Amino acid sequence: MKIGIVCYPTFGGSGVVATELGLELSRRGHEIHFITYSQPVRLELLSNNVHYHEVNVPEYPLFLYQPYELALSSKLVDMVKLHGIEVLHVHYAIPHAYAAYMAKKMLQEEGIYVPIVTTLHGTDITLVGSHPFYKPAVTFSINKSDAVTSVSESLKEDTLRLFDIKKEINVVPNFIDLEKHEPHFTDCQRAMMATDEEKIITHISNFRKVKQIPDVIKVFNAVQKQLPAKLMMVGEGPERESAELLCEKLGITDKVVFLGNSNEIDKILCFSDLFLLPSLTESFGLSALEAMASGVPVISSNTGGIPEVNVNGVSGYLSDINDIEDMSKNAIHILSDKARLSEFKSNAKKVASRFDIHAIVPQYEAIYEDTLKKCLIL
Ligand code: GMT
Repeated sequence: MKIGIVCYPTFGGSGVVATELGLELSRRGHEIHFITYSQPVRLELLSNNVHYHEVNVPEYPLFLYQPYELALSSKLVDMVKLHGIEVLHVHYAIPHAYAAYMAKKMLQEEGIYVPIVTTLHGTDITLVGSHPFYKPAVTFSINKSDAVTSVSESLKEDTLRLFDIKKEINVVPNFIDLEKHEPHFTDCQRAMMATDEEKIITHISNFRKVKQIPDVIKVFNAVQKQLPAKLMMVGEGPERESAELLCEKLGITDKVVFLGNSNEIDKILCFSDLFLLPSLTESFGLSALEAMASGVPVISSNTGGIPEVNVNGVSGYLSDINDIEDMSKNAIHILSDKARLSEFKSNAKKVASRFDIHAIVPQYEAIYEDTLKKCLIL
């Protein structure tokens, strides 16, 4: 199949899922066309069946806001015609599902029928999409998609609660390439970051408010009072500066390393003992799954889709949002006993294997085939 994938190319779960999906589909023999405004961060290798088409939005002084949706829908029309793309799979409803619907309608005028598959990722529904300014357009474009998928049961429920949805929503969970998370280095250079006695705790995100960055620091602060530990803060975003200030205030700057965005997540997870994800909301928690696949147990909040990924008492622990005390207690419980830590590490890996890429990607293929069949009948 020739599949067009639209996503956000920056660091962030939806772009990562879209990129890994495209790469796996290409390995399974499909021709993949990524259509977005810059090359997706995890798309390192372009090959004869992986292509990248950049959407350019020319600056024009009359516009206070440059019309990205317009440029995207025009690009989609051009790429479908030029490359014979058969299915468009858009990740994150805003504005991708809307732009894809416009492209579909333009193509129909020329007798070309391309089904649209929309994958809902989280904030496109829970935070941004349900805002009254966007809601009618988001509802419309979800209902007009030929197939809709959501990354967790919880996100499906949220979507049905927040929007008037007439379409069936298929839950296709996010996935992980377990082989990629099998440490291939003989030495993950742990010694660079901590002494043998120190436990390494890690947080990876885009440092937005929803990630509750102060809670990450507060939990770590409580843990390091009980046992020697270091905190790795990976990512960039609006909350980074205040996080650094909080570390200064708590007098723990020498124990916290801010690493910025990284393409070496596997290396960082390889030397991590525990992962923190105390988010306010999380449709799935891909970073938690990535940690678990690398054998890192997770201390998280029990919000949204996280309980579908992190199994309480098995791959880590779940606590109520903002319950710093409970999260710290659980973290210390796991870290303070060598045998217990190693059991949680191996459990984390086992739970992660439920989301193996080889089991999940065929579900998307089946959806593409189904929409194509329905499209031919019409
Ligand atoms: O979580 C983020 O900040 C990024 C965001 C995105 O759209 O890229 O992530 C959402 O999609 C991920 C992939 O499906 C999910 O794993 C995240 O849980 C979800 N984020 C939220 O719901 C806050």
